[in-house]
Amino acid sequence: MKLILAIVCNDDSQSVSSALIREGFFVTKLSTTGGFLLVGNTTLLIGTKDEEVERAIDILKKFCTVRNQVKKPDAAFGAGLTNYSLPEEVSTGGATVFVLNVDEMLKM
Ligand code: 2BA
Repeated sequence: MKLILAIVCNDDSQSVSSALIREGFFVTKLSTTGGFLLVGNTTLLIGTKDEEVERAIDILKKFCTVRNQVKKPDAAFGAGLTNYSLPEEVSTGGATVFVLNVDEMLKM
């Protein structure tokens, strides 16, 4: 068994999690925040059989779009502290995916 951790843009999270559920996957959504842009994203937890991992990844590829986002220059500096560098555009999404081995899964 595997646990897929997929970090996706908030805008894609509803459509991708609906598609996964329609296809028979079990999904948990966590509200998360990217450490670099400090904006909200969504982390999906998908526990599934080894042989279903590729199918889940295909769905993530289909529904998660790559987009450009501007990093605010003071995003990492906190209130009252200013960074005078210019805003920086970074490419983000479609999905950042980690596939982990699961020793055991229990439902009680
Ligand atoms: P953020 O950390 O907010 O990063 C947003 C985008 O900013 C990244 O897009 C990347 O293009 C850029 N970026 C991030 N860290 C950077 C750095 N140290 N230097 C230069 N550019 C940087 P993605 O790579 O598509 O990542 C989207 C989100 O996925 C990230 O949001 C983070 O929440 C997560 N993520 C990506 N890689 C990760 C990793 N290795 N471990 C944990 N989380 C990760």
